[in-house]
Amino acid sequence: MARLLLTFILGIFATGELTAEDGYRLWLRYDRIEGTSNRNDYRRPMQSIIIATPSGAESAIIQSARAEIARGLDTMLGRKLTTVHVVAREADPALGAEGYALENVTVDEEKAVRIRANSDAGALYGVFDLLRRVQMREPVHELAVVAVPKIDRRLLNHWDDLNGFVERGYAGFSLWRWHELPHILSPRYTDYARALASLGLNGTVVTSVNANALILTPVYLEKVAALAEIFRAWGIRTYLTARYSAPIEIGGLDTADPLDPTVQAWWEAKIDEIHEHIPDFGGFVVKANSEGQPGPHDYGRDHAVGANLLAAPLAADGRDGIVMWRAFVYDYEDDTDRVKQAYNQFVPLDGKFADNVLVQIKNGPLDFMPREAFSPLFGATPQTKQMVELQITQEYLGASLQLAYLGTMWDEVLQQDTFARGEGSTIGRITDGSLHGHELSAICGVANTGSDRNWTGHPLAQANWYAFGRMAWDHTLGARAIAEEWARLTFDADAEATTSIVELLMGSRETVVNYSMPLGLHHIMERGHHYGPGPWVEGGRADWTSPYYHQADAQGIGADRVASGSNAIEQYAPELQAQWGSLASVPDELLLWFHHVPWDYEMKSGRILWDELALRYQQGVDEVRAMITRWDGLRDQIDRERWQATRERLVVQEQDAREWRDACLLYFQQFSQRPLPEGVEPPEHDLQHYIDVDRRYFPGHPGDY
Ligand code: GCW
Repeated sequence: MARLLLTFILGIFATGELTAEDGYRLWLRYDRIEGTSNRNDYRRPMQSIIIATPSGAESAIIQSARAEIARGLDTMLGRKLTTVHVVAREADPALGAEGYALENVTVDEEKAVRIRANSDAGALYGVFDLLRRVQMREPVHELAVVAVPKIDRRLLNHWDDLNGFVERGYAGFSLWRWHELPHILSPRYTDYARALASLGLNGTVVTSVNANALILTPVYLEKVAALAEIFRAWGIRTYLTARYSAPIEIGGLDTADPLDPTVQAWWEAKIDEIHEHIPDFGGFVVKANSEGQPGPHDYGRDHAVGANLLAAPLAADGRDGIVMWRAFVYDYEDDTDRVKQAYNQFVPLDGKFADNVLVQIKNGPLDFMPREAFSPLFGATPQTKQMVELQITQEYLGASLQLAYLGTMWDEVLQQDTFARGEGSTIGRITDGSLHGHELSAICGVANTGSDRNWTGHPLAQANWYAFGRMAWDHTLGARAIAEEWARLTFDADAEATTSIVELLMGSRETVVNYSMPLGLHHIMERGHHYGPGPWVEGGRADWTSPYYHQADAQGIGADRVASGSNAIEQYAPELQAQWGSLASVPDELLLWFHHVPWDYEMKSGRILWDELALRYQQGVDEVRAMITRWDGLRDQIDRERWQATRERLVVQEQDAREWRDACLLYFQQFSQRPLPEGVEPPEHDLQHYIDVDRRYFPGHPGDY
């Protein structure tokens, strides 16, 4: 035993790996800067750091800022030398509520870095920015940085159940250990909050939209309060999900009708009670009358009446709580094309929502597919505040087994022009409130975090958490710049290797599109857990089947959403209808989202549709192989643990890509009756083999276990 241990220890020294690279530190690694003169570049200008806020007061957040400076600089610079001074200085309107400025100043002939902000949270974000620059070895002697978030509420949404299960979670169980709270406080809660604050995120919804009323009972509110207190010290406000039928389930009432005075009184008292536990409570996210959740429709009331019930007490007594009312609604008894339903339900309600209500809209009108046309609801209700909901967890993009950097997808979404008020009416500008002049704005991402040591399962999926946070701060930063920043912070690789990692990330989402749902195909995955191909999935409600969406038949394939079909296209601005409505001008990426196209239709490439489709699937597989080759080239640049963990996942991804290709092409071939074009590898098995694959116990699926 002793000998074994010795061999192990010697082994560690031999490889020089003293700390295991398990990914826990995320992008906040703070490794020591090599070389005294390199360290001196930072030591000199940062002998003192001045934090200047209007109050100049010490607070829990300022304590966090101090702790982070010590933790970061002391380690990176090799010794303790920075002193932090907190001073009062008048507010600067240019910095908004949570922005900051970084500048070099000289005080008593000593150099210092000054962080100016109008709030403690702003100062904390400035600290993280400064540390990021040091981590990236960027100069800090000529600082002239002003950064202001474009969106007020920048939130993660956790789809975490109270029993620890994470819906669509692929990185273990929930981070919240409800049975231990409020007495046992995992140090991980602080590290979670640090990670959020380092990105400028300022809120978290700790419970799932498929809500459990129990969270609103005193026993649980005490637990939430314990988390909220930790988060508060990092500028993070806590939010909850509200189960609409809570007045019945935990309140003993016999109705949850929003117009019933006893229901109103119940929510008022409940919201008062929440504030006793969590004075800075952020508000609620509500999934109502969607996928079986209760809601105001149960009482013949509309979404606005439903949302305003909760909004009023959240704004009472000078509170600034908000309601994020989800637009992810569709009804299987309604045979309107599912992608049209949210627009139909919400557009007539424009102007009826209270001031502190935001309608929370998924980027696409269906459900976080690898690619969708954007939700036409964006921009269609100018008097109603709208916010985008993005999905960081990879429900439809390979869970935590496949690499899909979503920064590129979110760029596509946030820069998408809706033409709601002429050119430049992007979803980014709708979400930040500037398009329609709304004061209050919010954005959220469904978290990909869990109890796995590295937080996100796939080591590279940390990039998605990072990208969401950075884009929530500023949706114009760009996916590539963010990927580069993340790669530099996360791996100590040289410039060439960093470029290679960035290239790998940048192409990865399109690769997943190619091997799973190319040319605008969507919703053809396995039932329930949603991992792997399932174009054959039928039975049960129509809008949960695959043929409802791909509509493959002997003539062709694709959802007919122009005038000959559901005419969903009429919900878009005329500019987009003109572009997307015609086969000649619709981009290949959205072809089968809007059109049912004959198998022998001649594509822009000159190939017929069937051949193009088959080659796209093949391209997806080829691209994964190229990713493996690229990763192999990084072997000596990246620590063994993270390199190996990623390598193993890429191998799974290649196999999965082949499965998608073979299963989908064999299935669609039954309709097209055409041979695979040259260049497409023959399938390994027959169709039945793929149909028979049963991954029932794949994580994240709330169904039968
Ligand atoms: O994406 C789908 C998921 C459900 C999820 C739902 C929603 C939380 O399959 O698991 O439920 O959307 O967004 O409400």
